[in-house]
Amino acid sequence: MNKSWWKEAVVYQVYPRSFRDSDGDGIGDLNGITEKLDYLQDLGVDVIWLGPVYQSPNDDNGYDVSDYYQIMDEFGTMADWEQLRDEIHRRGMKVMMDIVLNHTSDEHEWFKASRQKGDNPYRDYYYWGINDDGREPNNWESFFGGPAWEYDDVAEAYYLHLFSKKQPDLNWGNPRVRQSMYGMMRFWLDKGVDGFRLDAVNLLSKPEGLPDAESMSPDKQIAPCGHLIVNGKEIHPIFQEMNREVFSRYPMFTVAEMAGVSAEEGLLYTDSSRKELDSLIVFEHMDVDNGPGGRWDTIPFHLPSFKRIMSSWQTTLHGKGWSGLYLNNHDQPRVLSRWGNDTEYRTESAKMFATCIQMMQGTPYIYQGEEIGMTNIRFDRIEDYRDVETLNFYRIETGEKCRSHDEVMKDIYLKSRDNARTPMQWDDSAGAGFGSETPWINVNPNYTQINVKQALSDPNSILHYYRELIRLRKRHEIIVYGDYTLLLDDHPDVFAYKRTLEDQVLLVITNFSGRGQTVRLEEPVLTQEQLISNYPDTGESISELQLRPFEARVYLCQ
Ligand code: ISL
Repeated sequence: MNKSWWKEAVVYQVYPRSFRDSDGDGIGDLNGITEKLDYLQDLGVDVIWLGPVYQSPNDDNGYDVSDYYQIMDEFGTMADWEQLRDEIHRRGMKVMMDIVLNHTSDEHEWFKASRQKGDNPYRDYYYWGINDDGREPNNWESFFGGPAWEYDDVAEAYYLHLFSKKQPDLNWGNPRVRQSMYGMMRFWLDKGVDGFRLDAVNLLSKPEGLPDAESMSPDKQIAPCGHLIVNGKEIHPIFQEMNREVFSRYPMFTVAEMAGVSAEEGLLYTDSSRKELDSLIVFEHMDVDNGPGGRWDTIPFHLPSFKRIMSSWQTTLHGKGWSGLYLNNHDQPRVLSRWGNDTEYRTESAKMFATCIQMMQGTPYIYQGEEIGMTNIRFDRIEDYRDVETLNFYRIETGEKCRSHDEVMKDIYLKSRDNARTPMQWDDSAGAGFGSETPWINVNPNYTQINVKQALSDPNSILHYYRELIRLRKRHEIIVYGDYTLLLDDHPDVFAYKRTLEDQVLLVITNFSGRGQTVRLEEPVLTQEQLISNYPDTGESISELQLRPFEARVYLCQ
């Protein structure tokens, strides 16, 4: 058993813009995070993942970096960041920085230099091109809608941007780009950072010749291209070099965000003998309600598919690689609104999802507000949304695709990233205790019922349940290191699995439906101790369990 501190840890993700605004300018900031560290320490988390806090024009809320060595003005100063780091460390916690390697902002100095004509050492830092007929070099569609190429008047050519047009893609084939980025990473590690979350990082190696993507429909000029780019030919050599140049020199840990990887590919990235990355945050399980049209094309949640995907990651990585465990982050709608029930069974379903995920093998990630059961948002007017992806989608759907406002808003209510980006709900005072009268994005009006103050005072709250889950993880090694077997494989509504370590068995049974379920588990056990449940204990034997809506139970058996 290969033990590591980061396998035993729980990570809490802070989206700085929406966490806590200490100076009342409408935008969350570093001092606001420092103010709330006692709260995070009491929750029991070990690592704080800070969303990007670097200088940025904020086209994509900091994922468009214009200077990797400076703190964003709205968030504070480098001295504020150093204080936050020290206060995190003083409490025995660790700090993880979000590192954006695939692209910079178009306002970064490199890009400004790259645009210039003539003999230009920075031209090769990005992808530039133009066809003989004056058109884009290929037909790729940006992940945020529209063509992935933008014409630049100064350069008289197009540049590639897989995300927004203010996020030009860096050319990782250029050794000078790679060395500059390694130097930047070492700068933050030398400042005492304990880990990195690497953003969209399996997109770094683009296919040779940048070939066209197969067109989905003849009338469309552009086509989705992600599948041509992810896990490209040079991606493993890049991570091996990054590991040599950066990671191996520090006592740190890495988690890489990667769309479009299977468990088998995930193992190649995280197999410790290959010396690339420690762990991954993947998308396969979050894509189960995406239809053929992609993430805005929502189809019903299908538990058997979800179980199959989770189980393939659990078994493929066991003993060799490692994964992050999550159902919420700043890019995903809130899971209890998405696949659970955010009204009658809000508390039960929130606790059930947390149980199902946190009892698996991997490092759990808690996204701010998840621990109090924050829900999706519904604004009537598109003007109240802020996310560049959502706004692009609305513009294209209501524009060239001629769909009505009401139709498009239905998709936005289900999948917009802004669902998870409304301000953290600290208390029931005006503005939810976020710190400003007019925050950069409106608070969810349900803050009067759903907030940290209320959760702290209610012993049955989701928050207290999260604390207990974290405590169990610290107490029982089987939760971290046990192996995994799926039970009741074909059950359409119940996700049950067991973990095994030496002579112990951990049984996890979760009802994903709003209906009662009866299940029989044929596990030979001598003693069973119920470790946690989101309903009062019934003292039932595990051989026949009557599960209530969204019920979750965990037993330790010998
Ligand atoms: O690559 C994708 C599809 O193949 C996307 O799902 C992609 O992996 C995802 O959108 C990456 O997200 C991260 O990078 C984005 C940023 O907007 C997100 O907030 C961040 O989490 C660009 O930096």
